[in-house]
Amino acid sequence: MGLKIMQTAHYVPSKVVTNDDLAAMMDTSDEWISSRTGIKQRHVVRDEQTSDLAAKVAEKLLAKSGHEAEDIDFIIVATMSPDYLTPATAAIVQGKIGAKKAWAFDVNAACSGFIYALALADKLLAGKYRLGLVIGAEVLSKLVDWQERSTAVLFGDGAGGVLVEAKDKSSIVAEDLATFGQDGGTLTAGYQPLESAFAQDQVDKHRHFFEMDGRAVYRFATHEVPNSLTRVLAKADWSLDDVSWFILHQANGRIISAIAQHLGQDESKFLNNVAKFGNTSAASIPILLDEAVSSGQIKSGEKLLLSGFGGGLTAGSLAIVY
Ligand code: 4VN
Repeated sequence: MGLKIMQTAHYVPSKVVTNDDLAAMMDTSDEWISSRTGIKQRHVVRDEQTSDLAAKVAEKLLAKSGHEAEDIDFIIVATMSPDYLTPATAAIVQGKIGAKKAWAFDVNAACSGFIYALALADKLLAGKYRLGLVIGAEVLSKLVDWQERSTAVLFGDGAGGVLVEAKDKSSIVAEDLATFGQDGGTLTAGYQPLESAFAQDQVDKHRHFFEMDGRAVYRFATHEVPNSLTRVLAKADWSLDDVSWFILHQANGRIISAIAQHLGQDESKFLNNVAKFGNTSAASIPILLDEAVSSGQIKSGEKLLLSGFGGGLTAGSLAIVY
């Protein structure tokens, strides 16, 4: 028993911020951003929280599938930008959509969050549960220092997700999940300062915003993602050429090109929408998946390699027969 992806959906806030818009706010340019990241624009919320984006995706998934909210057994939201520390964003979504029998919780594995959550959902569906929602949702704009050009150009807001059902045979043929906690300091956001009457916090309070050692994270991604993809291929007993589509976290267009090159694969097999949405962390893979499924690019029976990587540091790859 295991997971099959029955429906995909995504939702992004309507406001678009172009590179030129950013260049009017800080010392950067469309040329710099495009050439270094492949990003041309990103969607940014005005009055929507992470749970609002996730609930929109949940409602789309229900509408597409014909299932009622009451049919859902569990809801997992992968996010590093929750509305609150408690309640979980998934619990807020559960309340909003009226999924009365569903238990709901968040997974925080940053840019690998959707992959970790999908791997976990596979185990739940191999056990007692029949129907779940797995959603990646981020409002990264609240963790961006809009004076800091190195990170402000990179991130965007959005959500994507899948409705998953228990089937005799899992669509996930193999998984490879890895965490490198000792390197976690190279990519942080949302530090929670010690604020009790007894606290003597040694850390600067302004560590609320993204801080990234870009070179270190870039190096991590270009080494550990090919390693993870190679391991998951071996576990699946597939060759690189068996894979129809690579669906990687849209961290930065240049990183995806570097990974394709590293593997000696044609870049045209690496789906890419970073130009439109920027880096949406846990939301990037399900947004990309939904676009490619909805356009007919991904067809039933095709072999997919999904891979997330980023904060933690984390990496995770899934070999899926769609
Ligand atoms: C995974 C990665 C990144 C990331 C790291 C570096 C980077 C994105 C550094 C060089 C810079 C352009 C930007 Cl690999 C971020 C996340 C977070 O989701 C996860 N961009 N860059 C330059 O100067 O070219």
